[in-house]
Amino acid sequence: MRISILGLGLMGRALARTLVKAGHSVTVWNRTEGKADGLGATSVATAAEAVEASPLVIVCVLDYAAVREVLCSVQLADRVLLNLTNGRPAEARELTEWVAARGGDYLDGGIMAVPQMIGTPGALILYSGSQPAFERYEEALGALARPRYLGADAGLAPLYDLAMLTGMYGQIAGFLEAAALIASEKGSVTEFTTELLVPWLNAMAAAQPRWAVDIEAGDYATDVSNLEVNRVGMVNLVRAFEDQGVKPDLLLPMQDVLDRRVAAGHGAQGLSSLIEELR
Ligand code: FVH
Repeated sequence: MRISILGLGLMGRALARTLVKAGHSVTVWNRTEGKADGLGATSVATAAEAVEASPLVIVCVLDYAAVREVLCSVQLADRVLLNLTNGRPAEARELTEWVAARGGDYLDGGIMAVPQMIGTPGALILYSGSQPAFERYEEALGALARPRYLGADAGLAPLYDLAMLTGMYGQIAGFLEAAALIASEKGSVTEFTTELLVPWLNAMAAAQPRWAVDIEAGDYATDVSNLEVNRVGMVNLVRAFEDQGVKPDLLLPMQDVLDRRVAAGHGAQGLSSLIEELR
């Protein structure tokens, strides 16, 4: 299959290398020269030449502004543009119209992997936008990562991508605060993380599908621990951080939401009810 890639940063190069290895005929372009070396792909001098070369054009650059800059003078008739650049749902929806006005079909993708994972079993790419385009290229794209199609609204892949990243940042925030607390007493952060924290986080994560059901049902009754208990626990936690000389900066926003929910009279509900303060 002929596939073009615009953008040869760390991710673009991993995509190109993997598609070449899977036997596809890959044409590449990058704003700055010299990034195609060693990829085994055909390098061209302009984005227009790369678009001309293949019916499937993958773009993976810094942001959507760069995507538009790259494509501003390019015709997209009979082309599927697959945009694997990180962005917002609104940007993906706008780009769908922009691409359609130039005769192309639009697919958006959210890469849930780092470059080293591309082409390995752990990698996932979320897709949304044109279903016929996705179905036409699903098998070829399977060489990059496990594909998951979310629907015809192009905004869905970035929405789910950002939600996945949100979960990740929350987990990283908790890890960093916990590590700082252990380090304040010169404890082994490595031993704490591997032997205690990770198994604990896995056990907590296993409960979250149940919370998801409660959130969809609007049923926040709990037989585990209520918000008032957690509010008092959080006061204790924040004071302990202060005693240890550690800043609880990543925890404080959660304490604020917890306090507001209890102040609104919902202290008997479970932690999943905090979502009501967010929407
Ligand atoms: N790397 C990762 O782990 C993440 C995984 C999840 C998805 N992201 C997103 O992928 C996009 C590209 O990320 P990247 O890691 O490849 O980024 P860089 O290595 O910094 O390469 C950036 C490329 O973008 C080109 N570029 C930037 N601005 C422009 C522009 N105005 N016009 C044309 N090209 C532009 C840049 O070109 P150059 O500097 O080499 O000339 C690189 O090719 C990104 O959305 C991540 O969020 C990666």
